[in-house]
Amino acid sequence: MTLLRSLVICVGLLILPACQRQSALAPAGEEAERVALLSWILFAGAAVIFAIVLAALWLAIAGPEQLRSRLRAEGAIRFWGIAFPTLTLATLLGYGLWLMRETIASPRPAEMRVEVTGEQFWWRIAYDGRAGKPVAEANEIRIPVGVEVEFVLRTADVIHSFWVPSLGGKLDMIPGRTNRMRLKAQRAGIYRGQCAEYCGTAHAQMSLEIVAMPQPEFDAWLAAAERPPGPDGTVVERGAALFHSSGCDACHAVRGTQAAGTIGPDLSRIGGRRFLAAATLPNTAENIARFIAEPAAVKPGSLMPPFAIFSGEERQALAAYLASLK
Ligand code: HEC
Ligand SMILES: [Cu+2]
Repeated sequence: MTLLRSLVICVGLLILPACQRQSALAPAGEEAERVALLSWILFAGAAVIFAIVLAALWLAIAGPEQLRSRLRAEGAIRFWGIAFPTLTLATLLGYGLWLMRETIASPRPAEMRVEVTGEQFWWRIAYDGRAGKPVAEANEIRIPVGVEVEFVLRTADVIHSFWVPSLGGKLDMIPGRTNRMRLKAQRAGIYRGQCAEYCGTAHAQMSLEIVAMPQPEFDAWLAAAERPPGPDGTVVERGAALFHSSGCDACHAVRGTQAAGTIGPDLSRIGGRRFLAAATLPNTAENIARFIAEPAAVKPGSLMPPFAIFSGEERQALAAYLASLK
């Protein structure tokens, strides 16, 4: 039974990377290509060495006496046990550093910058706005295709790690430090990422998406982000009133309104994102209502407090308001 289970898990692990948008083996960027190449070289090398070890083991048990005595001689142990691993690992290290040289030190200025701050358990995002003022976003990063983007990585609390496998390697967000990483998406698409350093209860649900879009579309999107979102319609207005009178303002910001809280994600364009709560729930009005009532039921450990006080109708109005912010 355990054997069967391990087999199923192993096969699953082999198949998974192939069918997900979050795979280091499905590169869509230059850095990710280097990581994938290095991975395949490691897999192939490990397979060859494993085969040699198995053959040597078999010869040491069942081979002719002459070979067996050669295998257990001190010279063989010195070579295969010390010299061979040292050489192989040193070569690999050198090759790895050479392959990653662009990533480790790049003196060229990047074409664009995005600031990402890890928070328990979501991502705070800031773009350089055209008017010189930063544009706040959360949990969904948009970038233009074919443009090298510098990610400025910080944390507001504990150590997090920023990792979008199809675009590049991972880099930690460390308290008191600013780390920088460059990524370039070669194809338009949606690339999923995940916090890669355990940061507390909802760590597993601290995901994100990078949406790579053609430059003109991106420009239009960013320009729209600088305008305050305009609510319209009666249910939506009721939701807006509830939002501003129920304390949401204390933690959330909506551009162009009195809501200017900074503890939680900026909600100015929440209606236009694909997911809620750091890529945990698909973004529908229903799911917004569900999340507001009891965040921890959806995402255990979430630091957003529950709002069970609202009636179903009030929750729907709030959700309609938030869904209208695009
Ligand atoms: C004490 C601070 C606080 C208050 C008050 C608060 N929130 Fe939140 N909210 C948070 C935090 C923190 C998160 C991030 C949760 C996570 O992803 O783990 C969040 C996340 C959210 C999200 C998901 C955002 C996203 O980017 O996906 C929505 C929607 C939301 N809150 C709506 C509301 C509404 C509506 C109210 C008022 C009824 C409210 N919040 C009140 C702290 C707060
Ligand atoms: Cu984490």
